[in-house]
Amino acid sequence: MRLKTSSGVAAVIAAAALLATAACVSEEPASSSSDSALSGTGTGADCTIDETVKLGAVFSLTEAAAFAGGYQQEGLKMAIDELNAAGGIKYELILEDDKTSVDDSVAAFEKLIERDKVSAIVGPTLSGMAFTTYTDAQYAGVPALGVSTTAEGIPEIGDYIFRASLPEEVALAASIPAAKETLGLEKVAVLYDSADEFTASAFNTISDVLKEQDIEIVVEESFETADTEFSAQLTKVADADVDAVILSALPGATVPLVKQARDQGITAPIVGGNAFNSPVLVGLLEGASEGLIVGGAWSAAAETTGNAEFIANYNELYGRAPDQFAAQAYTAGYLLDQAVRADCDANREAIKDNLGQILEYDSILGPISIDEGGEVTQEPFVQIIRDGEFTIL
Ligand code: 1QQ
Repeated sequence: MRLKTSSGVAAVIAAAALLATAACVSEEPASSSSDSALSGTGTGADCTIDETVKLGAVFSLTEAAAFAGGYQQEGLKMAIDELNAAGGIKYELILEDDKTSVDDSVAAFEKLIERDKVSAIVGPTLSGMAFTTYTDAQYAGVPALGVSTTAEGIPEIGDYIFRASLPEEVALAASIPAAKETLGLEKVAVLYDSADEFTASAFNTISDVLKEQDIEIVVEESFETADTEFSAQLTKVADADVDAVILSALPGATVPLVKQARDQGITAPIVGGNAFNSPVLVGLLEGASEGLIVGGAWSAAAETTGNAEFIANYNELYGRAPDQFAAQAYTAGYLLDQAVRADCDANREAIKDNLGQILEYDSILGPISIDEGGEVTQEPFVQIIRDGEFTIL
C-alpha cells in the first residue's frame, strides 16, 4: 500500500493556512488529510483498493426537478453496481434527496462531506442549487461532478468542481443553427424564466447565438419559475407571427406554457433547452411537444460505445427506457472510476487531480473529456420530437 506522506503534510499545512483565512476566503479549499487505506496497489484496470470507497450523490428526487433526479439516481446506481461487479474497488453510494431546494441541497452536501466523509459527490440536479453547494464543496476540498448543471460559470467555481454535463451554451449553439436550417428561421420569440439560474443563463446564450445566426428576436418575454399562466406573454407571440418560439424554462412552467400556446392557436415550432431532454416532459405535454427541437448530451439513437447495451440493461433493471439524465449520471460513475484508477487512489485530492485529466474517454455519450478547469468536452446531439419520441435531427 502506498503512503502519501508528502501530500498529507501539504494538506495539513494547507488546512492550517486556510483555518486562518476561512472567514474571508470562502472559495479556497480546506484540503482534507489523505487516508492511506484509500490508496491501493496497481493502476487502471488492475487497481485494487482494500477500503470501501464512499461516493455521495445529491439529486432532486422529489418536487420540481424530480423529473430528472429519478433518472439520475437510477443511472448512477446502475454504473456503481457494474463497477462493483467488475471488482478491484468496492464503491458505496450514499444518495441524498435535495427536494429541489437550495437549503436541502446544502444540508445534503454538508452531511456527505462532514459525516459520511465521501471521496467525491455527484450532482446536484439543478444549477440553481450548484452555485451554493459547489462553493461549499470547493471550500471543503471535496471533488464534485455535475451531471446536469449546465449553466455558465459552474466549473469556474473552483478547482474541485467538474461537470460531465454538456453546457447549455454548447447545446444551444448546435440546436439553434440546426433549427434555422430545418425551419428557415428568420424571426423568433424568446420566452424565458428569469428567476432560475440555469434558464436565465441560457437566455443570455440564446440571445448571443441568435445574433450570430442573424435571426431576429421580435418578441422577448420573461416569467418566473412558479408561474402557471402565460396569456400576456403568449398574446404578444400570437400577434407577432414568428417562425419559432425559443423557450428557456424548467418543466413546471414549460408544460402549462406550451399547452396554453397551442390552445391560443400558436403553431410555431418550439426550440427548448436542457429541461426538454426528458420523456417525462414529453408525456406531460400530451402531444403538444410534437416537433420540438432540443440539443442535448445523449440520444437513444446514438451509435456510441456501449449505448445499445446500456439501454437494454437499463430497461431490464428498471422497466423503463433511460433518458439523457440517466445516461449522464451513468457516465459520471465511470468517469469517477477512471479518476480513482488513474493513480489507484480514492482520496479527495487524487480524484480532483485525475478528474481534470480525462481525455476522450469512450462513453455512451461518445468520447468525453474533462479538462483541468473542470469543463467537459463532448459532441452535442440535436433531436426533434416526432410521434412522441426523441429522434436525431
Ligand atoms: C440546469 C439544468 C436542468 C434543466 C437540469 C434538470 O440543465 O439546472 O443546469
